[in-house]
Amino acid sequence: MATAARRGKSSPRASGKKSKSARSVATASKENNRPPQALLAIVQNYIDGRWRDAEFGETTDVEDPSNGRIIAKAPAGTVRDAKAAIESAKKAFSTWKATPPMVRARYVLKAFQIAESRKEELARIMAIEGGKVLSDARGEITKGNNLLEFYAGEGFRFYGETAPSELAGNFLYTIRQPIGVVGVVTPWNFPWAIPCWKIAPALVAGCTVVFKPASFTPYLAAELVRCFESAGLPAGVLNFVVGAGSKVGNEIITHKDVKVVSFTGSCGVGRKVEEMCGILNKKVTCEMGGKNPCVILSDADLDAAVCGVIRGAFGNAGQRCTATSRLILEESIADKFLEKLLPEVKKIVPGPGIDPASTMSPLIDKSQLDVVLGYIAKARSEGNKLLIGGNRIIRDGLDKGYFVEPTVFDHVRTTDTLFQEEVFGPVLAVTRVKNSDEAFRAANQVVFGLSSSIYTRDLNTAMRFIDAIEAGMVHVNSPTIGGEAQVPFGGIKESGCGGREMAKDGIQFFTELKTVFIDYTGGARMSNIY
Ligand code: UN1
Repeated sequence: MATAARRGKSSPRASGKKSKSARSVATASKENNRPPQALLAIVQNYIDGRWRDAEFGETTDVEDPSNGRIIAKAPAGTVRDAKAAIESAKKAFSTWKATPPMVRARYVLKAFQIAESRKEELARIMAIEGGKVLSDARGEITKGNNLLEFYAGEGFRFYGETAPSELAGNFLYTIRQPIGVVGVVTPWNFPWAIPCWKIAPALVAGCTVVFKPASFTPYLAAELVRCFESAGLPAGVLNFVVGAGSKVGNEIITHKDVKVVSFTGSCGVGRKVEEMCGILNKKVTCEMGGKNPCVILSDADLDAAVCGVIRGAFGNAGQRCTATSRLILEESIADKFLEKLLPEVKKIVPGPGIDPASTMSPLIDKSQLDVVLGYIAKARSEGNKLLIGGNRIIRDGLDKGYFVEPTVFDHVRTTDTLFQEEVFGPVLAVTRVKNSDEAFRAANQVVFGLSSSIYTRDLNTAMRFIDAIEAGMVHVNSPTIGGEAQVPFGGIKESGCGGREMAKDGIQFFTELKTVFIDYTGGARMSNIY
């Protein structure tokens, strides 16, 4: 069972100091590459087509995780704010449902075009607010925008199916209809792409949305809402409330008028969401943790594998559910592989996301830093061999941020904590195995099943791995990370529930199927065959 409960955590990372919010939302600093000196934004909620403060005007601070500076204020939304947003989404639903799907999709297309024109600005907001290094931030904006573009096209493909009938003169078919108000609850580690991949299909399917972003990254989330506003989306179709999970999140999930919940975040919170939705008979999808293995066999292209492991394990400082966190090496090449890997780990440059020289971001906040350092201490105490890293970084002016050295432990047993639990940080566990059979067995010896990867030149072995691995996604000769708009994303076992996101599956989730029976015999009724 995952102990990590960081993603989607509801409390803002700052002290929780409250202040009266101003009304405007400023835009990002145009000064390239320089950390901002002043507040970049005062974020507001967006309810029924209007930007507004939280009920009592209270705000929370949003920090730059690379230096602890306050860069924005966000509304401390209340239960009443969430109720108002749900009410607004409910009111807008019947008109939105009756709007043809391709017309609905055109708003998403317009939002895509606006987001494309603002790409660099959005990437910079992400780099400052979430700490993601600029190249990755640009990649994530592209990925999110691809999802907007993909789902805009789906408006034209909102098909049901036809079927033959067992009765002469009868015609059977299915139509898809939107379910109703959708609650979208998203994490901070993919603050653009994940909201895109939930909101766009919900809107095209004809649902109206109440969106609660992670409290760490409300600024970028508000800019996504702004893209839809600028696209002319009718009032009430997309509503946005920032606030604590215990208040706003809880109200969205339990309110009787929210019919569907789409959640990405930690296992701890996800399981509660799943449970509550089960009791309330709501449709729910939860995308949660991972402990993704990368198997490297003796015939692999080791240089390609080194490159994949560096990206998979240390990209976004390991703060992705698809991160490569277990490296399973065939013993015969283990030393040779590590000799190639460690110099590349040394070349990683931790630093502020906004600095183009940085290649690894900070952790999101102090508590996440403590969790990761705790896992490192545990690995040491369980006798895992530290090969590199293992410390908080306090040099080079990074002491005010939440940086941890990229860390590799060798000789991790399958029963050790580092093999079993999601760390959500730049910590890689190396396990040595005798052969591919042992590798495949080890790969499956965890409760998670999100992503996986194998490096081999042998097609038969790769195919055996594809068959055997207990995961929703498998990569051959590429790292465990990533996904593409047009193919399903998600996991099995304790990594998720409620089916796949993205692709066609992602839009079908927000619909109900209706089966239609038409008798066109004109009354020459045959008795039912059963
Ligand atoms: C990716 O690997 O590009 O929260 C996407 C996460 C996943 C998204 C990963 N839901 O890390």
